[in-house]
Amino acid sequence: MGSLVPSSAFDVLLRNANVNGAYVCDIGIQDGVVTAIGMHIRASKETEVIDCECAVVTPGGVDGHVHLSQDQSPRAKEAGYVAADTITTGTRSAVAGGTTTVILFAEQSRGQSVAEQVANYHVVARDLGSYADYGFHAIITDPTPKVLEEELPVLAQSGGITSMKLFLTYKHMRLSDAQFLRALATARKLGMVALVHAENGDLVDFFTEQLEELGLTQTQYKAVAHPAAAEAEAVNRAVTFSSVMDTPMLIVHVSVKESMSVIRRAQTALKPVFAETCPQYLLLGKTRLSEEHFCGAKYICSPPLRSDPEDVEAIWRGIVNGTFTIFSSDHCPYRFDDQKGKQLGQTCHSDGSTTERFTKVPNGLPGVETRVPLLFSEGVLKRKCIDVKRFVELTSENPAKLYGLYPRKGAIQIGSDADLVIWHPQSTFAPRKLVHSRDLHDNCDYSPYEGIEFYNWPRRTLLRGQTVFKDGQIMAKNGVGHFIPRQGCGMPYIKLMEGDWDVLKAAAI
Ligand code: DUC
Ligand code: ZN
Ligand code: ZN
Repeated sequence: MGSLVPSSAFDVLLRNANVNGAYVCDIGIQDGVVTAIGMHIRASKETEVIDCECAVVTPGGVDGHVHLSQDQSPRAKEAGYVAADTITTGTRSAVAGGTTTVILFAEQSRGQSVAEQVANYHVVARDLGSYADYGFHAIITDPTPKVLEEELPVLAQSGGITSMKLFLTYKHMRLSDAQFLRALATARKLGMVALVHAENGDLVDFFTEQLEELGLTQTQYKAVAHPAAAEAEAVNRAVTFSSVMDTPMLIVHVSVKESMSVIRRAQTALKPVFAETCPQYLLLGKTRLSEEHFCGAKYICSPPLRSDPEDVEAIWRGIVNGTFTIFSSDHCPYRFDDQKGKQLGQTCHSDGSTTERFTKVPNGLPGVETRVPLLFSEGVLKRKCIDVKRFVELTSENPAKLYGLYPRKGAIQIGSDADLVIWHPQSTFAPRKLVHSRDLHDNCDYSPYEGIEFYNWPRRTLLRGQTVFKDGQIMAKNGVGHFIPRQGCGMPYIKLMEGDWDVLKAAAI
């Protein structure tokens, strides 16, 4: 079988590609796009031919939850922390781990315009340069009529920004129920997806204050301050609101089984509810928060790490049984050995003693580079609980669908961008340990996954047909990544029946 496309047409040709672990074929690429998939495709003299040696080839990862240069907002500046990764260093790390598209966050501080903040992020990205394609979610902390009625319609309809993140916790970010409903009504009208950080802020604040009064402020108390119930209550509220408003919602960074039950019930009833989990909730337990010499701070994130092993096992079940739609990194790195990073939570006294305050430690872990290889290694190869098809859904196809990038991204199909990850043939890959963050390409000074043995790692990453990473080395120049405007949610879900929505329809919501 040959290809109907003339051989001279290919800039790049992948031979013997085991596409998604399903079948072996050749893939022809022209002008950055897949233009042929077939057997024995002919190359011309000019074609760059890459022999995949029957190794698995998957679509480039789409990481829908990445914080880069996330210290631009007035609120972040006031808090005094500096993010470890800029858009440049974070995307360099992404492509080295098989992720070719990232969706970043443009954060509105209260009183500020969302449109201006998105414009600022465009400038930051263009000035700094990116190694991966990128888009932005708009974080809405102040849903004024101007934001909802004037700014978001422009961002969604002509700005390619079709998702918003809403917080139910943090005093400076959280929305009241009334604001939350108004934001969801806007999402519904504009066809945007609402991402929700679901924790009950009052409950977390209450526990935090009690702990502080008792002097229990060391890093391990982070897990006590954020009980599972705080997450499950907020997830229940968010899912209820999503159902009432009939608008697609993604619950981000789900960490406990109680939230999963709520989500599963809504999904069984065909509500437009999607869920995300992250590597830290699959692989790390809360005992890490007790590591000595303040090393527990390395693992502080919200929601916190949970009990080992029950919650971790429950999260794995959600990966297998479809409760989780996407698997994102929530890469949000702060350097450990840095007074503007994790050390903000530790005061050193003149007598050599120290005081730890978990509330002052910036929330977040690095993980954009390890996300894809971790799930391939742990899920497909070690536990063997998912196949390559499910791995691709979680890391690439579903985020692309959910965020309006599919099938340009998240697929190996004719017409898709040639964003491809070539793995090592399994028979020739010796398991390797990540021993230090120096093995990675981000700008953080630690990795939570040090010591973990990887059973495979991307051998080569292509972004729109160009090799950006190969055999441990970055191959492209900074700036190869572009902003990708997005459409509305492309995940299938069932709209409520006509007639149930007379009031909303009458109000043209
Ligand atoms: N939520 C995130 O999604 N990332 C970092 C911190 C947070 O609260
Ligand atoms: Zn969050
Ligand atoms: Zn996040």
